[in-house]
Amino acid sequence: STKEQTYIMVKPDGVQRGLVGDIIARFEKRGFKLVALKLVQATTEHLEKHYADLKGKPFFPGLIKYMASGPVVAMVWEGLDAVKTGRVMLGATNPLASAPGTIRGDYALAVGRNICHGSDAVESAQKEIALWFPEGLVQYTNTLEGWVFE
Ligand code: YYY
Ligand code: MG
Repeated sequence: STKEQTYIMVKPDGVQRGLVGDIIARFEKRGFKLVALKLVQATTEHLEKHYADLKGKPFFPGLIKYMASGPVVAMVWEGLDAVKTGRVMLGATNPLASAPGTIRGDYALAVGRNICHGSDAVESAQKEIALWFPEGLVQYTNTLEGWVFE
């Protein structure tokens, strides 16, 4: 649907490397609508909830430590097929398998430093949005919508 929402997060390495503006610009230019945005220093407890499905994986402790190593930029983007399209824009989990032109394919090399998160399904997007934005999203009209969608 054109109102589908996805949770996109610039990870600590993306923030430190000055890639926040580029990542936001890609979603803006594609035609997605920004409905929530904040810079957050996440706690390990919060990150363990975000990555709860991966608890038990050998890389889990390192992943949580990396994600807590600096602030992240938490965002919600809305638009046609936002979850799947967001994943395509991100590239593969392993940046070495990501095509040039994707965020990870353009800026990353290591799976453990892949600079950006994107929800993998509509259900997980809804869970992640509720976890990161318990205060709710921002309601407003984007007057360009008619030029982006039929
Ligand atoms: O959704 P995505 O971020 O592409 O991958 P997930 O399978 O959800 O894993 C989350 C996160 O964990 C991934 O972005 C990097 C890290 N990770 C890792 O460090 N080593 C792996 N073998 C797999 C994932
Ligand atoms: Mg994932």
